[in-house]
Amino acid sequence: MGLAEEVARRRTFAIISHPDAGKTTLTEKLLLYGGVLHMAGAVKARKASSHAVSDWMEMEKEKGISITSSVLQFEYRGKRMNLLDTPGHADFSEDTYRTLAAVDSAVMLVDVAKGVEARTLKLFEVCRLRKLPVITFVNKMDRSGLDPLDLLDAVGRTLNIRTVPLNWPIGSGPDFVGVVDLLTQQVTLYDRVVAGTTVLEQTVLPLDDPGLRDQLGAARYDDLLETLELLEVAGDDWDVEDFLSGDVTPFFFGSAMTNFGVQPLLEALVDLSPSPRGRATTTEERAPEDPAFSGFVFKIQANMNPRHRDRIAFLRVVSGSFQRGMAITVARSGKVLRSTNPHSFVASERSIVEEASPGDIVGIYDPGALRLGDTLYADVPVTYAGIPRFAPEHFVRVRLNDPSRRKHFTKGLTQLAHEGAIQRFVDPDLGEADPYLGAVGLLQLEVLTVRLRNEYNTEVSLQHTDYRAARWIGGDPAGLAWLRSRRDYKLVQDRDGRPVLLVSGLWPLTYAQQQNPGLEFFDVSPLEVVGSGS
Ligand SMILES: Nc1nc2c(ncn2[C@@H]2O[C@H](COP(=O)(O)OP(=O)(O)OP(=O)(O)O)[C@@H](O)[C@H]2O)c(=O)[nH]1
Ligand SMILES: [Mg+2]
Repeated sequence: MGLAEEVARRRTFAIISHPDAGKTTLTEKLLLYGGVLHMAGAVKARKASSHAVSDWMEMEKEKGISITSSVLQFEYRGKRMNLLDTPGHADFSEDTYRTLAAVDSAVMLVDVAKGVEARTLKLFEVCRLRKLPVITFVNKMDRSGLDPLDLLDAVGRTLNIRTVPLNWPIGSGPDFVGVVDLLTQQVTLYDRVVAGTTVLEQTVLPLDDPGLRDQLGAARYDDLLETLELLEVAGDDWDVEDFLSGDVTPFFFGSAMTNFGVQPLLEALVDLSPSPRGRATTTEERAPEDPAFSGFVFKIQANMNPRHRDRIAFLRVVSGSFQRGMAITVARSGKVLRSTNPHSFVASERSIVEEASPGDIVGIYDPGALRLGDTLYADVPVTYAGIPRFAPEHFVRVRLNDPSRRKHFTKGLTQLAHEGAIQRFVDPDLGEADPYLGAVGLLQLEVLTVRLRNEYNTEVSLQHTDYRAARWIGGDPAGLAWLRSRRDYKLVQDRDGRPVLLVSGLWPLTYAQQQNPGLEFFDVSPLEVVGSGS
């Protein structure tokens, strides 16, 4: 198969939403229908032996929430699907944002009882910025919730996007029995199976099948026809181009838990969602069909597999063909790596890949040479825009409880900072040994403590500080000099040695700017500069 065909048969997408809308559950069910999992372990209903595949980290299993994005690859109808399950919790939003840089479309979950929730709105805005096409899946239809028509309207208004349902639920709550495909006018009715661990028996019949009225009951059938007529008259026409340009989001209804409506969504991902797009470099756009291999690192994760304590960098292939063992150059440092054992993933399970194409996510061992946002290439040099960091809002010092564990402690901290699980700032007066740790959300600090314990066998205590905000500094250099001259301003350095200001409130920022009109503050890190840092 040529490169162009390989590109055309790939689908790389993320599942996003507010916490608890059912992303991980849906992920499992997509794998189940994709033929990968024979028995999907129900999320949170799990007993010790069965937990969701994509929540593989110890703490995720314990808490039943996703903490880090998970990559799952499978084949369906001749297409290569790269699915990324993301954490919904705001404290882990950096991880989710990084993941959105690596995909070409997204499935947005909406809990039928809750409508558009705060995190969903935020994440949708990120998709809009990246011009990602978004498919909406209204989940938990097995529970009573909002009226589907109202929901359609509410999503459209809240997100300021046109909504076009491609299927429609028949009944809701305990009476939810199936969906109508609005393009083909075919009805799919499901058999309810406890916990939904196997592929469901289903009946497919045309909407005008004479038996359907009897099956649904006259009242429900007439109701359905009336609603469909209303949609026909009032709704927008479906045009896939409007979806691809991000102007329309198609709606699907279902229940991930009971498997209802999972297959129609999977079919839509195959039929509608886009194949991999290129990425903008600092000077041009590199197309996926360009034969020269290139890609970027959007995630780094250590200790995924307790048996191999190693560090994996997740690479999104942008152009050309990636071959096992090929020499790849890190654009930032010029270092050349030879990837002898590249992986593909089903969550924490890996298998060796010989070859990967644009859109694929490849895991490569990181000997310590890679950074989040790094561009990798073979033959033709290229640099993609980096991945920004957000200003943390919580700052702690860590104290090691048992000083004899110092080596492991330092290694663990370095590693977790490397992954972007926390940010490390060094006070030039105090040196490396006693850093400030910054987190966007408090749960990150809990993860830090638990991972240091589980993965590095190190007990630490956290000392909270009064700092509440951090800002990268730019603009007139006189501003930085002024800050340096003041004893009441705390300047530290990020991992690239860039100056960062820590403040306990926003007033000191305002004051500093009043005194130095040319001074600029950034709450998102300036993007990586090629050749910067080590
Ligand atoms: N009734 C019902 N419950 C569901 C459905 N889908 C998921 N759930 C439940 O919702 C809860 C959250 O599900 P998850 O799949 O972990 O949600 P998530 O979106 O991955 O959550 P985070 O990763 O923490 O953001 C679990 O208790 C699921 O069993 C559904 O279709 N119907
Ligand atoms: Mg989850």
